[in-house]
Amino acid sequence: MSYTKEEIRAIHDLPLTTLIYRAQQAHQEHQDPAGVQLCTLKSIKTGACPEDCAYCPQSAHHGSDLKPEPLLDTDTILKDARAAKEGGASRFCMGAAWRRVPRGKQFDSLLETVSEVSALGLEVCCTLGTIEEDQATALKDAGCSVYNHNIDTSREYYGKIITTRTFDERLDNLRTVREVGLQVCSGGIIGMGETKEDRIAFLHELSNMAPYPDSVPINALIPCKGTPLEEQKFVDPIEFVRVIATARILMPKSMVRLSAGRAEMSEELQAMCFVAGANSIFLGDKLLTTENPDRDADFRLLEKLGLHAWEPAGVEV
Ligand code: SAM
Ligand code: DTB
Ligand code: SF4
Repeated sequence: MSYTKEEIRAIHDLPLTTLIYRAQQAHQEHQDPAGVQLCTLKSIKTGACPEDCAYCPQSAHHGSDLKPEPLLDTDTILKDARAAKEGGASRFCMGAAWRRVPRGKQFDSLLETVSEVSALGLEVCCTLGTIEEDQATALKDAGCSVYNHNIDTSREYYGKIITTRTFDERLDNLRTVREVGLQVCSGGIIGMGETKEDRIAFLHELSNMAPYPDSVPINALIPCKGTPLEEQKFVDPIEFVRVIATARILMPKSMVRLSAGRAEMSEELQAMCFVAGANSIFLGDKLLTTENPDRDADFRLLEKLGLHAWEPAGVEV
């Protein structure tokens, strides 16, 4: 089912009680209502990124004090993948601060890493920037199941946040990874100074993809030192919950990921996000370069809420 911007605005603006009720209806019908997918992130190539994304501490354009690191070797990454698995994660997401996926030695090493991580029995997700079709196919053949590539915000606001690439390049790349048969993970960041209309346009863009993404990460901006958005106030919690609930209603079969920003959120706010339809989190004390809640605290929270680790069986949207 596709929605117009007007319809999405009407959903987004419902009384919160009705919005949550509608989101729960979708959630109970299409998801395991007590299940939360646990993923672990690993930055496999950090910093010195040629893109100028205003939110990102890894951009070479900003004065963040992050230490750049070249691509990590397979053994180093495998240690973390094993630890992630022992720690209870079912999906391992590897992120690289590249504009485009390189060819040659680095790519070969990456393929080796993907195949070994997948041999551990972890579902593999990669987020590596722009990728060509043959590379995406090679990644899939090596055992990667999902590609993350966020649209991040509305088309209208995109140029205020990133100038080194266009919104359409992002959409083209998403089509490429979909065409080779990788699952698509695409979402964005709330709290970058965008308006409500931007959020509606962002949700409209995602939900009108045919098919819509298999998973939709919703990040709360982590204002990072040295980036142009460092002074941004943390997003209003209720506005954030509205975006999660609207995403759940528009894309009932997707995993909705409560992604960056949980370290700044109370247990009550996270609980409200689960009630609004979020059903996946990143587990482990680090996202790519920033802090994430402690693993034990996360398990305590899930237990209090009566939620359990869950892996969807081949989500088809
Ligand atoms: N370089 C690749 C790319 O841009 O697709 C992959 C890594 S990039 C860090 C993945 C996503 O992390 C971005 O699209 C953005 O949504 C999110 N992200 C980066 N910095 C963030 C921040 N400070 N707060 C919240 N989300 C952030
Ligand atoms: C996504 O949407 N959020 C994750 C994952 N996809 C790759 C990344 C969040 C990164 C937050 C900033 C950092 O730790 O560097
Ligand atoms: Fe580079 Fe990705 Fe960060 Fe943009 S979000 S600066 S592309 S690492």
